[in-house]
Amino acid sequence: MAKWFETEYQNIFTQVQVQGPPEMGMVEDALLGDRSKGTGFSQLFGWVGNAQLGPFYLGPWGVLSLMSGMTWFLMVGFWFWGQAGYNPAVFMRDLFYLSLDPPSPDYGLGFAPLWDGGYYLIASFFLLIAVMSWLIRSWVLANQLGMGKHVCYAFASAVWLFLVLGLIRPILMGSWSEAVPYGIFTHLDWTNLFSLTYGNLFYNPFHALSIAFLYGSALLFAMHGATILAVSRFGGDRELEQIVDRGTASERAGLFWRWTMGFNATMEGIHRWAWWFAVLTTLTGGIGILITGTVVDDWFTWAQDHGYGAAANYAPAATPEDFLPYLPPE
Ligand code: 07D
Repeated sequence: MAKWFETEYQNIFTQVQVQGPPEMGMVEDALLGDRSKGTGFSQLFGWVGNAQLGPFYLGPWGVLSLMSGMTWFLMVGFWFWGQAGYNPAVFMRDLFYLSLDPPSPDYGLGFAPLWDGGYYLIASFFLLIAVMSWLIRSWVLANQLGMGKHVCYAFASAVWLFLVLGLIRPILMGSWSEAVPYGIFTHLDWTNLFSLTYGNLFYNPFHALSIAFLYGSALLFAMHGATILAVSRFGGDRELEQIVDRGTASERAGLFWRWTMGFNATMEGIHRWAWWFAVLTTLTGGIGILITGTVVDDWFTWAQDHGYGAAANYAPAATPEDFLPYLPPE
């Protein structure tokens, strides 16, 4: 085994890149007309992953998604460009402050004049098409490869939150003005205002659950990534083979966690943990947003009523007057 000062094989920055003819992948059940023929190689990509670029597999859903996604992106960009007075310096300076906003509440669920929110609605339509066709594409491509649909279903959970924020909740609230603006700081302001309007989102238990799963996802990702890197010297990075034929890498990886916390996931099970934590982040998040303003108007009051937060008449531990007897005499 290498000493700490000796150079070792490192998996993230692979030093030696062997390059052969491009791998075109399987052809059975694949619609080859949907696949590009060109490939390339990038040493930079090779340092962090696979050096080969392409072939790309677009298909009708990919084309639809990219085209409508680009339309949304350019529509937002042109709006920003107009807001910046067609001045590139102002555009760059104010980029994070520029915003395409939904219509005002006066228009309800009706169509607003183009320059008063109508343009936002059209752009949103294209974003919706882009996201939904990308979701379909993730199913179609997995199907062609004979895979499970786990990526598609996980993405569907994110799309659920996206739909609640921009489509389902605005419809339930009866106004497109409830949708999220397209702008860097303005969407953050929207998020902040949403929380303030409904009595502090921290008291929404589904927001709390979502945070727990979000942080949990990061923790699991770090634990799993670190564990596999730590046993890659024993072949642990060939995870699938380790499931079928558990070798010394899995053995050690499992033992490490059992020694550390008494329990260890399996080589397969850890990926189920990861999938569920990621999926539950946006699944619970979507529920939390859906019921805000529709079912619950004030989360702080709700929390008090349900014993989830401190009661309104809860006496603070100490008031300034409590300290008076202990002050030094004047
Ligand atoms: C947003 C949806 C899926 C996205 C898709 C992609 C495009 C195209 C284009 C690249 C991420 C669509 C595609 C747009 C891209 C180009 C060109 C997924 C999304 C399909 N919060 N909070 C969450 C924390 C507070 C608030 C979730 C922490 C305050 C609101 C998460 C804190 C206030 C909402 C989370 C904190 C507040 C949330 C998001 C701490 C005021 C939501 C999960 C420590 C600031 C959302 C239930 C996610 C939600 C949400 C974390 C504080 C408001 C767990 C850690 C108290 C209004 N918050 N938050 O994965 O689900 O998002 O709430 O303070 O809507 Mg919060």
